[in-house]
Amino acid sequence: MNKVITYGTFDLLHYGHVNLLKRAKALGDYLIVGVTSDSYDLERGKLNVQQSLLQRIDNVRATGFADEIIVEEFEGQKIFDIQKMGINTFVIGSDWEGKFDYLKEYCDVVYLERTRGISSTALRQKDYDIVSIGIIGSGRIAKRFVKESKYVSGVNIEGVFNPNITSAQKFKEQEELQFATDDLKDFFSMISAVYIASPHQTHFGYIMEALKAGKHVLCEKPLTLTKQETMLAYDYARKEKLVLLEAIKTAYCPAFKHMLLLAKSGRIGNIKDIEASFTKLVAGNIRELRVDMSGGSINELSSYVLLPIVKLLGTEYKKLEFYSYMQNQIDAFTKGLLYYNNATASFKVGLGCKTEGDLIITGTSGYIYVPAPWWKTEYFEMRFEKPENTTKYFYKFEGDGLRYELLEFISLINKKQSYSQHLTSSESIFLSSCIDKFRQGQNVNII
Ligand code: C2G
Repeated sequence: MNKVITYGTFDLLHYGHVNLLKRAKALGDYLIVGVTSDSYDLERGKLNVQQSLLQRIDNVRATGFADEIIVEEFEGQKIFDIQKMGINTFVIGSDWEGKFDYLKEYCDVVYLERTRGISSTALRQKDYDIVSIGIIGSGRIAKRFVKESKYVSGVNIEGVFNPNITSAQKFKEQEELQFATDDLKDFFSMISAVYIASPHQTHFGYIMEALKAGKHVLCEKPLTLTKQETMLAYDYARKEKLVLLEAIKTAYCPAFKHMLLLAKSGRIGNIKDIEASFTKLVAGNIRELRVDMSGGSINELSSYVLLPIVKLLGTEYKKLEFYSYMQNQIDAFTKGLLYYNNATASFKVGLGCKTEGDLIITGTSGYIYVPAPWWKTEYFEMRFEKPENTTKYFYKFEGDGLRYELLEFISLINKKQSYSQHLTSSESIFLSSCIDKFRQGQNVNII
């Protein structure tokens, strides 16, 4: 007998799952399906699984393709199952291409092409909706976004728009999407939400087009380059009851959110100062270093360093000053100083300078120290006068973190809530207004 095994979460069962199981079954005489337990999904960083293990097992059973269903509970179980059950073939979707080659030592490994475009399926009870997303732009971050989306249940990346159709087609093939187009109207007709990952200066135009087409928008930082445009965008989204969210991954990751709560809880006393740094040395003819592509350290990185500042000290500062080192017309390094009524803050951002990328929140009774890379927070310490009182906090920061912003985005859509408490519209407007001031040269000192 030829025994085949496959594994998956099988949450909100859709046509892609059914199609996979059907083809897996056809590869042998007996199909065993391993359904992931809730704790294993958590451990492997899969977010937003909406149905219980029992419901997901029922989903698989209802397809009629599984001869036997088991539960996958730990990493490494696949080898154990294959050996114990005498499996001939291990099958999985092509989104995992290469990842399970290590099983070739034990049985045949087959990657079946993943089903593209599952949003219109009617096979599932419509208790929950799978959010169908289209991506505007097909660069580096868009690629990472597709990869991360596989770890968020309840969402499917359907297609891509790029005015350069060759780039769009290439992206579609590489990322196994349903469609590629250079026609915005067609694009909007095939999806319910948009992720904007185009060059900074095009964000505002695409945000407005998407909102006017009735689509929810997740837009890469900086949302826009001016206060006025960001305000207009949020006003429009609010009026149309659409979600508009700025994609700053740090704002939505578990450790950073908890760190903010602790800082606000009074444990370190009154907050008197914040220092945040983020530098990333880059070279070559890339967008980040090009003045015609709105490159530069402030445009590129200030959304991160201003985030803890606005979250803890608010939007009402008294003075903002910049000190910049310029190279080829862009700021290769900028230090910023903010004065509030009762507190101060400073930040450093750089594409052409390197420094320690940590975050320090100074309070009247103690301080919080988040080591580099604090923008991917997974560890921090609360420190006091007596070193023995130091408390250490450990978390997981899964993948490169984009899954957290995606999770927040689809949760808001599902809850019909138009904007997030983790990054409110006024905080997002604050971020754009700081960038705007810098671009207008207000209090900018060249060093
Ligand atoms: N799948 C597919 N087409 C889709 C979506 C999913 O072919 N449009 C496939 C996946 O590649 C996988 C199976 O359906 O083979 C189950 O997918 P998920 O429920 O998303 O589970 P997954 O996270 O891929 O779990 O140990 C668990 C496994 O490693 C994979």
